[in-house]
Amino acid sequence: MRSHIKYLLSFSAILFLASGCAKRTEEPQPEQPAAQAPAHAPAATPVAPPKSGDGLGVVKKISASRKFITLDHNDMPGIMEAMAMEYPVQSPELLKDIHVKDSVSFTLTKTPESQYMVTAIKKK
Ligand SMILES: [Cu+2]
Repeated sequence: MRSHIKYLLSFSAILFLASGCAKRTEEPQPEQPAAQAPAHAPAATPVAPPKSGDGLGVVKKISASRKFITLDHNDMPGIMEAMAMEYPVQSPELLKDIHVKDSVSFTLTKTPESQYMVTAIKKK
């Protein structure tokens, strides 16, 4: 008998916790005292991690400043479909061995401004 009560108690505790969890995901918890978080804590703004991916392409153009490169590249799932497009280059240094018509592998990384930038590139 005692073990039955124990079972019922833990079962209802689980239900209580489960419903609490469900509620938490659906709506904010205004009842949670703000004092729990230190006043100087940064706002909990979820920042998506910088998205990056590798691609293959051909160099179509390099700007005189070497700060931009036009790449005719393959499909990069979740990043960019196949297209010829001009991208900013993280550093002109990256292009020191790269020339127009080169076949290259490269990495595009999304900047905080939501722009894709070439952060790595090498001749294939
Ligand atoms: Cu594009």
